[in-house]
Amino acid sequence: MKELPGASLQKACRLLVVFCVLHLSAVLFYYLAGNKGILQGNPEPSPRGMAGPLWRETTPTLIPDRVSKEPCPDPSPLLVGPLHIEFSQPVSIKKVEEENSDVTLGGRYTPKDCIALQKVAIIIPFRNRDEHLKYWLNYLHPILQRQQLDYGIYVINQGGEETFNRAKLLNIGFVEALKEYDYNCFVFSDVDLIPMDDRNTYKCYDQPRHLSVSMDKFGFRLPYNQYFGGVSALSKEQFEKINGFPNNYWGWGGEDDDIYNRLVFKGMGISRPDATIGKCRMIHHSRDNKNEPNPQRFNKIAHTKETMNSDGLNTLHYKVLDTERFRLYTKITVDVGSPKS
Ligand SMILES: [Mn+2]
Repeated sequence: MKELPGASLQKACRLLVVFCVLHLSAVLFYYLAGNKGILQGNPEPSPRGMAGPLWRETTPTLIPDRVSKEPCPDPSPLLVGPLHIEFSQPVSIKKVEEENSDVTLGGRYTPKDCIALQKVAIIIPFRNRDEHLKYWLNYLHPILQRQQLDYGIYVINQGGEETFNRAKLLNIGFVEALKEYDYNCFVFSDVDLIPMDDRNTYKCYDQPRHLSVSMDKFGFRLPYNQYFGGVSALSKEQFEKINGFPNNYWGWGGEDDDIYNRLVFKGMGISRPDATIGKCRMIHHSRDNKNEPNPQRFNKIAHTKETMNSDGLNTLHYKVLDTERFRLYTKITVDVGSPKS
């Protein structure tokens, strides 16, 4: 039997409707499946390098990677424990850069697969110690990455020829680092101290943390109970609570004891790792020029209670002379003024 012209048109329309419904449900299926994460990741490239249909390209990539990121485990599973630290071979910065390819400009690093528990700015007071800094970067970058910290390295370089002022440089590091990122923890480290165990995590605790508790220089023990020098960690809140560090300790010594006093006067205690985990090596060196022992230090630390509220973060004055961003660290050169000013 021969079909009438009108009937064949009707059939074609019906087919078109069926096709549209099928197409729509297929789109809907893949869309929902994509939302449930079944189609995560990039779609396979279509044959002959042709781009696939638009809906297949875009839907899966709508799911941000971040949703599946969990907080990093504590302690980090990447830690290895005791480390061999030595200073006999010279360090090539180029090699250290190659070995730490995940560190980005300015000495920044963030774990890829998890959300770091803390955002840590590491502040190093500095002048003319490039050889020590190379060792420090060589050893610390791999350690800090294994500790799964979201961190940045700030070398605060005292410009000019005035007597060295360690604590003021640390205050400046705190302020300058906060201008760059929302850090919540600050580790203050001398450039010549290297931890001998990566379980000594460079992060903050409920109480201010003293990290360099058993230095080879002192026969792997604390020189005295109140010792707070070398490497320490304070949260942003802890640092602000004590009005930062003193600005007027010029020359070697005393500023770390003043900081200890500030913590005690604000009702805080010192947290420390045990003597095994807290072992560290100091790079041997002779006394620096313009960093003679400060003769006023004994008198000053006897008056911390009266001076701490009028000497610190709230009276910090300095001038940034230069900011240099290297791959492994940010170097900020500052004018810290002089003892008279
Ligand atoms: Mn030293």
